[in-house]
Order: sequence, then C-alpha cells, then structure tokens
Amino acid sequence: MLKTGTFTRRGLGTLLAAGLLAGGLVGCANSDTGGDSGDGGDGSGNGTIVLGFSQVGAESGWRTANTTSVKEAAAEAGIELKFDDAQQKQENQIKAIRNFIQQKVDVIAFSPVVESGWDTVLKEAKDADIPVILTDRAVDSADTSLYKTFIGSDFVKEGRLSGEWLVEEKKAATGPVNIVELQGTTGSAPANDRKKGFAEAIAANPNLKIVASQSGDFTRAGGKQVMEQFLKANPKIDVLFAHNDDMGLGALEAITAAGKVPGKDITIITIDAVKDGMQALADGKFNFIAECSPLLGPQLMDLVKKVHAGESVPTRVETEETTFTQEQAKAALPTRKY
Ligand code: GZL
Repeated sequence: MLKTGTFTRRGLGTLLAAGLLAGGLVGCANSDTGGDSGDGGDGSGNGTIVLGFSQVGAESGWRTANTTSVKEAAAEAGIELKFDDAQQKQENQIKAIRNFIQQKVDVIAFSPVVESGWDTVLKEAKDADIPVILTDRAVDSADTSLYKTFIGSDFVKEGRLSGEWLVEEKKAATGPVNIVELQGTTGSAPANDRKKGFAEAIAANPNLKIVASQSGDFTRAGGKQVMEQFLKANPKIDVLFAHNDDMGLGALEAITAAGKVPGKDITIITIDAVKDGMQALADGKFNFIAECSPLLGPQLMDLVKKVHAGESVPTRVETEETTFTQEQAKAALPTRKY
C-alpha cells in the first residue's frame, strides 16, 4: 500500500493487466518520433500528453521490471511515451533531457543514475516551463523547485532493515563477524543510502565488522568480479551484504567457485526481491532480502496527469515495501509479479 498513493501498486498491476488484455494492446505506447512533437501546447498537438522518460539503463532485473512497468502504464494511461535508455551514463541522461526540451514534451520524468550534477539541465527544463518528476532515484540539488515530486523507495530504510536482521541473526556471535559489502553504482542514491542505513543498524553489535566494501555497479558481472577479489583478499568472510539481488546472484558464482556454500558458509543479504533473487532465497542460497518495488509505472502516470493539469502533488510519494526470509520467499514466489 502506498502511503500517499491513491491505489495500491499491486491493485493497479491487476487493473493494468486487465486493461492491456481487454484493449488488445500489444507492446507499449512509447514512441520515439524524434521530431518536434507538436504545438507545444499539449505536446502532441492532438490532446495526448507527451512524456519524456530517461531511464538509467538495463543493468539489473529490477531495472527491466521498472521499464516494463513504465511502458505498460503509459500505454494504459494513453500517454505518449518518449523513452531513452542512458546505458548508466549521466551524460546520456542530460542529452536525453535536452532532447525532450527541444521536442517540447509536456512532462519529463527520469531516474537519475547518480545524485549530483543535475542543476544546470533541470534549470533548462524549468526555464522551458516543462515540469520534471524524479522516479526511483533522487538528486542532491539544493533547489527543490527544479522538480515537482519524487516517487520511489526509502533506501536508508532498506539498508537499515537489512542491518537489523543481521544484528538479530548474529546476536549469539562471541567473536568478530566479517562482512563484505557490494555497493551499488558509485554516487547513486540507492548506494549511498543503503550503505548508510546498514552501517547505522549494525553499529548495535560491535562484533559486526565491514572488512571490505566496493561497488559492483548493480550488475551480476560486477558482483561476481568484486566478490572474487573479496574472497582472495579476505580469508574469513561470514556475511555478504549486496545492495541488489543481481550483484548477489553474480557473487554466488564466485562463492561456489571458491568451494564455499552460499547461505551457509556465507550469510547473504540483498535488496530488491526480483524473481531470481527470491528463487535464490527460497533455495537457501540467500538468507534475507529487503524489497524495493520497481512497479512505479501506474503511480507515475497518475502524477504525470496531475502535474500536467497543474494540480498540486505531494513532494514525495514513497512506496511501502516488505522484507523476506527464506520461508516467506517460498510462499511469495508463486504470485510474484516481477
Ligand atoms: C533502486 C534502483 C536500483 C535497484 C537496482 O530503486 O535504483 O537500481 O536496487 C537497480 O537493482 O539497478
């Protein structure tokens, strides 16, 4: 249930699926016409709202599910979507936003790959009188007038819940518990905030020590590569905290190749709860996952319509998420939407 949303995300998911089936819609309404989208009034020239969306990339299962949610929700909402995949490069996102401004779209939404370096381009959007919505990740701009609202998760809480579970799990430990940490993309809000929340939580038990921490860039390949380095440099690793499932899944390969049993020799905590991560949890290879829902599409389209109509919107629309143990993952998997 969303704290400030008007629908639960899952309810909207069902609605969305029914709508797509009933309408016989295939694919999605994203159009990359490239040229000027119209008279600059409603952007499309035919009353349709035109949304320019700059996506981080396609680095993880979470991102893929998020892209699907945005595209399907735009189709369902009758919003013309101009979608750009930045391949995890900030300069590509800045280029895409400038392109949307030139095309005079009605609204711009984006998931900022990193927190800093957005003020100039966001000021250009503001000067062009195009409202901006932040989705999924936040920016560190001091000027909050540069965007209308943020929709996404509380990453500090996700890190804190992960740390709190570990404190409880290892409360009987009498000696040092060595933790290695696979951080998300350097400079990104989820990496900064998950690291912060986790560190604050584990401070409750001085036995819990982070002995190595490095970015795996939210990818499976990155998780595997960095975990291989961790295993070579640290003779005793008791816990892996990975900022997303995909890096944890990549790390599984390195752990197994090193002759260790994931979930037993090394306790593994991840964040996201995408299907592959939940399967690893149900199979006993992971031990705990803090959920981070990618299904932001329907709520985003609701905000796009409100912002376009000049209606007031909350400054922050936060998703409420849960956590999963191995048993809870087994129960949840059959109905998991992503
Ligand atoms: C979190 C999102 C993160 C996911 C990763 O909202 O930005 O980026 O946790 C994804 O899986 O790559």
